[in-house]
Amino acid sequence: MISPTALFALDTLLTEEEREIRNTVRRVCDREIRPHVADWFEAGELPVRELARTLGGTGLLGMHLDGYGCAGMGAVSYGLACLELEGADSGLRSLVSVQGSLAMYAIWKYGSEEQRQRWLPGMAAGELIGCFGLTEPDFGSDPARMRTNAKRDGGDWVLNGTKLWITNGSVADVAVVWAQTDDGIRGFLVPAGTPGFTVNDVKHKISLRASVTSELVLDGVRLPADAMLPEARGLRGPLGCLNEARFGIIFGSMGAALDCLETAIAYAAEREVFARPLSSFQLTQEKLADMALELGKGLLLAVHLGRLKEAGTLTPEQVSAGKLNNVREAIDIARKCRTLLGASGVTLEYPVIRHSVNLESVLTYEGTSEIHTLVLGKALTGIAAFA
Ligand code: TGC
Ligand code: FAD
Repeated sequence: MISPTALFALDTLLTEEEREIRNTVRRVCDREIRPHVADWFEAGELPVRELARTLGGTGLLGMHLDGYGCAGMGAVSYGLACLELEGADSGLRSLVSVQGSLAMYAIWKYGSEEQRQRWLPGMAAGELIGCFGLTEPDFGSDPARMRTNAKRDGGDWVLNGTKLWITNGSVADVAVVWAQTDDGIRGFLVPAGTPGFTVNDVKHKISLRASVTSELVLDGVRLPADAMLPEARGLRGPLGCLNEARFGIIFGSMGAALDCLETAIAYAAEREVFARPLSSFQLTQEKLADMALELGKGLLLAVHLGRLKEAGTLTPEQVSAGKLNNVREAIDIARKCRTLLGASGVTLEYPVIRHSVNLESVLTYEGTSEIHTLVLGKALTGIAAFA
């Protein structure tokens, strides 16, 4: 027997340091996350603060950023961390994506030196939590039409609007909020507790239950002039952050798929049907072989895109291709694995149904599969078909 990753000799593409980082994150997941995650999922809760400190202590928050207490790791190392975290649960990878690739990256890339010093060291340590408010109730795929606005009032800014589906919204110490201004879309740092700023959690999710999802309401929120991120102008600002988080999902989705496939292979070896191991049937072996192929191709694509990112040549279209392919294949693998587990596949005793329903959110957030399809369509034809 050979593991799905060994089949493709994936380790030969990684440096010793990258393998060590992957193993460290796997150990943290085995110790701190896997024993509890099904219960968190069932309860619809996540101990975000506690986990953020653990993940920050391991150097995983903003790990691909330099300075300000961040670990300054390469893109493949960051991707492998996402793979391991999402192998435990997509909600954990979301926590790390939103903190490091969206909130911290926005401050790191577009913030003033004062803003970076104020927020980044605490966020890297997991002592401070950030969220990223782009989506609104009426504008998800089309954020350019957002209604949230910021107007000057003397030296201050006054923000009004509502953001929805915001990961970590109610636990965040600081929200990166994108708003229309007379000067186009700009980003603002809104500290928790600012008068007029309230948060409400989204209840009754069936997917990504081990993750906090919130509404942010801004009702006349008054901020000083220096609350604005000086270097982000237009939609290019938030979309630049999305490239970072989407990159993590290219690896992360394969982590969820790998966990499903390993579970299914072990289950099929143990389970007897018609007096023989389930794994001995040709129909089963076809499913396993097909899934291993898609997993292997997805992992190879992820590492290739990671190397392009490290070389500084990765394009947004390549990120779209990776996110579209790998999430689509991961969800397919999770569903196929679920069939192999029969009735056991619908319980939280095994991770497969949890990954499967989690991946429904991953398919939608960070750009839906339709949006990434249209990004590729535009790249191939030169014609934008979004509107
Ligand atoms: P368009 O006219 O094409 O572009 C506007 C400006 O943005 C630039 N641009 C990008 N820049 C960096 N990275 C990218 N990927 C970029 N895509 C476009 C573009 O060059 C232009 O710049 P400039 O300077 O010329 O003005 O914009 P559009 O309004 O037609 O929209 C294009 C579209 C549909 C692709 C874009 O709106 C889009 O990606 N929509 C999807 C929105 C989305 O992904 N939202 C995610 C919210 S955050 C989230 O889901 C977190 S989930 C939690 C977790 O990660 O765990
Ligand atoms: P819509 O944009 O209304 O799309 C509905 C359907 O229409 C989709 O199938 C879509 O693909 C399709 N569609 C849209 N435009 C086109 C088109 N031009 N052609 C064909 N089909 C089209 N957002 C944040 O800002 N921050 C977060 O932290 C965050 N966390 C999230 C966490 C979770 C659990 C979830 C589920 C979402 C989160 N989101 C977050 C929001 C997420 O990014 C949006 O849900 C996503 O961008 C899609 O927007 P929408 O839900 O409004 O769908």
